[in-house]
Amino acid sequence: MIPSKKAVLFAATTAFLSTPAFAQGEFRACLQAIKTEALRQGVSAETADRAFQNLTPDQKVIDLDSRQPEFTLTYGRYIGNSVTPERVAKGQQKMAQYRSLLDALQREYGVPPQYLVAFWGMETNYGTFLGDFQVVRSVATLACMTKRIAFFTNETVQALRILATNGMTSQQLRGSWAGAMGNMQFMPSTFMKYAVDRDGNGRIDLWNSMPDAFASAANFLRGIGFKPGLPSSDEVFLPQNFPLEQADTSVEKPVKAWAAMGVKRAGGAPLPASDEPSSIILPAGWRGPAFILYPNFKAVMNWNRSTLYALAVGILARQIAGGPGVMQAPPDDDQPLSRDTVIQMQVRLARLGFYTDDADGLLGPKTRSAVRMFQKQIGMPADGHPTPQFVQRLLQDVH
Ligand SMILES: [Ca+2]
Repeated sequence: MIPSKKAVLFAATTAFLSTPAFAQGEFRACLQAIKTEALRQGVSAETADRAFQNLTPDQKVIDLDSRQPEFTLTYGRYIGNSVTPERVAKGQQKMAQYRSLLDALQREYGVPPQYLVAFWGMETNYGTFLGDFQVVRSVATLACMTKRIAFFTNETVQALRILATNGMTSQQLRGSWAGAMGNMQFMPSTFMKYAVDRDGNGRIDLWNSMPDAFASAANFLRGIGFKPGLPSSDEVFLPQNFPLEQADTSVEKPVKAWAAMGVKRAGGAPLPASDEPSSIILPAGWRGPAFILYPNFKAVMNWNRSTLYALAVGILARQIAGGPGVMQAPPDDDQPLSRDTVIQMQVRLARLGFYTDDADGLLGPKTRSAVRMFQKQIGMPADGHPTPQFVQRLLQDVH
């Protein structure tokens, strides 16, 4: 591994990019350190040297990496963009097309067809956007020119291992700017750990072979905890007197306990009679839809650590399988908040004694918890969801 002192140095070099000779020298030194680790993991010097020969940092990758989203995502906008009628229809068509393969994978890995197709739809819109960056160059740039040195050093080593074990050149190994590859957007480390050659031609091809891509996704999902049984989530109806502060991922109860409180599936059907641990969330606040999250929701979050992504996978999978869409519409006045606004909120909530973390402009669990405390104080429903009205009230209410 590269010493942590180096990490600081390499992070600092991004400021010196106007002096290419200096940056290039540092980049070569960084590649040399990655090569040492690759050799330790059994990559041949020849493979490493061929991949790193004439390799330069990709400024486009550095630019994309430093881009910060200006606004928070709202549930309504995110789901509206990712679960479109077109994506559902195309998913149903793809599921029919690959039915026998997907059924066989369900028997072997325990992952239902609609989930494999939903991930495919979310990751690359069914193979439409595979990415055309050179993966070795991307992950080496991120390892050497950003602060996530340990993570991307490993991804670079794993990318070299793919070249060696899968008989590919670094020109052929293509992916997103951040190194995610093929139909399911596998990072190099995921590829090395979980990708399988399903069609038996002796090579793993996540770009052109759907048997390889689907089987690899099924193997990955099983590896990160996906189990047959309950889906990842269900939309639910909450009873009138439901204690809103319990709608939080930190509160887990057996499914049966929520049912005993009067929680039903959307449409009125009872919840599954299950003792599995589960949580309730209100991603658009108390006026929007409620969801129960079953254990498979955590497995989906192990694929991508975004709650909205994981909700979208579950909603898309259900509809691809012919099930209903979400019944409760999100409130149409919900607005994305800018990072600056969230920072102002955090500063104000800190002054009120409700928030003790950094004002980082991110709407994390601690900020939502502080929002709940202020909501309680002023007699608003304590759902932890900052509406535009809430923000106005919070920022105006200065004593
Ligand atoms: Ca293959």
